[in-house]
Amino acid sequence: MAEPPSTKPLRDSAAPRELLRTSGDARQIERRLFLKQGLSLGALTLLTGCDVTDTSAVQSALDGVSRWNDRTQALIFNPHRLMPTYPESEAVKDFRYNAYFGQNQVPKIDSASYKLNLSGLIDRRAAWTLQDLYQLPQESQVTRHVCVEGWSMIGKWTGVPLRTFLRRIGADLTAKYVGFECADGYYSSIDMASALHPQTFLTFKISDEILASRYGYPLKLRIPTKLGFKNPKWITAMFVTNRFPGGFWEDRGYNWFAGV
Ligand SMILES: Nc1nc2c(c(=O)[nH]1)N[C@H]1C(S)=C(S)[C@@H](COP(=O)(O)O)O[C@H]1N2
Ligand SMILES: [Mo]
Repeated sequence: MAEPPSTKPLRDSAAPRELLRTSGDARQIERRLFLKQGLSLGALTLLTGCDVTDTSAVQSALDGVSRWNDRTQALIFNPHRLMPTYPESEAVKDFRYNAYFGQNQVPKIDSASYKLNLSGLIDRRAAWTLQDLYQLPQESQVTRHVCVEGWSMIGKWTGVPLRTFLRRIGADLTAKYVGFECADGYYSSIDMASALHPQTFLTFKISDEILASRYGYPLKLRIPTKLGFKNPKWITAMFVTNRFPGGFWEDRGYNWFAGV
């Protein structure tokens, strides 16, 4: 008997917060996050009544389940609960590099001509130069980055809380999504509640040094409540919207909310 997955994602999503402390546990979260998408075709047929030999029907049913997971996860998101922080001595200096391409293809961004472009539901949409961005009030965090590929690492990042920036530019904080575009063609987006979380930062530095090119110079989103692929590097544009923006890996099957 196929049981609709009505309570399971709630438990799975509520659990990870404490589990983020060790890499073994981090792997467990990743498994949990992705098990949610692992319905068998048989279960899917029973759930949806669609013909599983019809691939587009299966795909749209899967998309439906994934969107349903996104909504459920968003509903149980606690905007005030903080992810664990660590002593600075635990921050790894030689941080692991990851992207969908190798280190020899890392985008090289010119600081003088760099601009952060703004669009969508924002009152003040003028582009920001790097000089402007560096004037913003900065804070640091020592948190764990968890990559879905099975590794995690503690790092220290410094930058402006995204909510400070969103207020500064007059973003519509009642909108649903904040989206990001990157110099390498990568893109991602997050829900507004997660964008306003106090530990969600636009960062300029890692280990007290301006981000090296491989780590996203000049601008990287650091969002410790979500998996690594929701931490875009080399950000060149940000927008606020009510239309679902998706993301590079998210559009290739990874769960969109991907967080706690
Ligand atoms: N623009 C861009 N941002 C990206 C990626 C990418 O390929 N392009 N990869 C993501 C993934 S999967 C991870 S784990 C982290 C890795 O960041 P790091 O190199 O600082 O460890 O960047 C994320 N941000
Ligand atoms: Mo990742």
